[in-house]
Amino acid sequence: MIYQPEIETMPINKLRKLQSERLIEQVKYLYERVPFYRMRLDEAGITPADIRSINDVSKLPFTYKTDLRDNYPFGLFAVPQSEISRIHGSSGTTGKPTVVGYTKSDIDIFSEVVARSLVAAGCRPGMIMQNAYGYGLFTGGLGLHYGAERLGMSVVPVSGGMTERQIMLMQDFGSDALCCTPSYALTIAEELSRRDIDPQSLKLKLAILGAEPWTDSVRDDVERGLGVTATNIYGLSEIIGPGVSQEDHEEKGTGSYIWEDHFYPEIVDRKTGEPLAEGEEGVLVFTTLTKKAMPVLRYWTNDITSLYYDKSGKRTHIKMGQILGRSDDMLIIRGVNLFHTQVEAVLEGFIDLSSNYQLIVKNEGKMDEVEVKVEIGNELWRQLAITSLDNEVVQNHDRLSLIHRALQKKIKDNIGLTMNIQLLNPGAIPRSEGGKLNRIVDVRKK
Ligand code: DLL
Repeated sequence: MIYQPEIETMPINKLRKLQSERLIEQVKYLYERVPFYRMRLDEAGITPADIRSINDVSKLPFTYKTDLRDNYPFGLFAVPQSEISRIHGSSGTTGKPTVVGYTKSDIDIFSEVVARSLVAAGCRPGMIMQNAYGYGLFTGGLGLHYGAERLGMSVVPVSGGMTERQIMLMQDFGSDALCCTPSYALTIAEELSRRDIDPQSLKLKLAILGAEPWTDSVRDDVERGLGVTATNIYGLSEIIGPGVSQEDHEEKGTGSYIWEDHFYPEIVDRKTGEPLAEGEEGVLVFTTLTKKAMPVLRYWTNDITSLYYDKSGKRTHIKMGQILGRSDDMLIIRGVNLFHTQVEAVLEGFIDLSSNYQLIVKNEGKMDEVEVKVEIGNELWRQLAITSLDNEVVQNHDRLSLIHRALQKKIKDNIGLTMNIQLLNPGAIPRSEGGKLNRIVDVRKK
């Protein structure tokens, strides 16, 4: 079993000592082997000798995604190509991918942290894991695959898409756990409901969801629709892939443990880069402590969240909150910062609405405007017994107009923006086919 209490519950002072030793090694290693880092440290007036403990991490310069692009494809590798055993890339849709490499020992660590994450998610050796993350350059498929094998699970490497087949395999193989993006889990749940398959008739118990931001509103729908306990898995290829952090299945909603013995996290101010205190919201930054092929110092993830220690948690490692979004995906609407997850969070509690939604950003008048398109739930749709839905129908229907007004008010109260709301029939919004789903459609004229 991969639950590692000696590491996962290590007293903080011991953990700091381990991190310090590893950081000192990692900085020295990079300085000697990667010209880019030697140059960056020289520019910052820092030598490896200045790094004496983990507290010195904030002296180091940040590494940005553009640095990876500028050194495309292998410029940041710290080992000769012959020692690279695998290459992955970011899931970027435009241009060249962000390339990352792994030695055999990196793959070992990758498998270990994913196995550790799966245990926290409730997985156990012998269980069947249906892996619906994409296989390929994306780290989700192979990352979860190796981790599950390491744990001793039986892996079904089905990859994303072909929802009917996913359900057939779930039924025939008796899959215990499903790994995929939260939006794809919704697609599968919906297909079950469309085909009148009772989730309780499946053996499925666990869903390990990540690769895109999601909130408790989606969790509720996935848990109900698939009959599972759904937990968050987070990660990014630049750091290793999935398994940088994971939510415990018995501590749901309290954040995800970051495996601090391998990845040192910080939260910094989005504008100034200054380190922020525990609990404050800012950009998540990681320093790898044990990687060999492509270690990174203070990698600026662009993901917005906060960090905190949970004294009542099972482990000592720090937790991160849900990712609000990426700072480059943040909308600024009439001076208000907006992440789509804020709207998603408001949907929680509207039991008549589904968590299938989309934000349309326009500027037809002088000002930017956001329209929230959201589908009503199947249950209400059945009760309504109508065939189409438009604004006129909504305004003339007591229950629908009440929901419409209540949603608009709650968005205004919680987020501070008045948004146009469009209630839609189930199925009106594009579904995830397995990959990352874009919730924002920006049609602003520049
Ligand atoms: O998405 C790795 C992964 C695969 C994570 C499978 C979890 C499960 P990239 O393609 O490099 O790697 O994208 C990384 O995705 O910086 C976040 O913006 C976002 N992301 C990943 N996991 C989560 C999550 C994989 N649980 C980028 N919640 C990250 C919110 C997430 N955002």
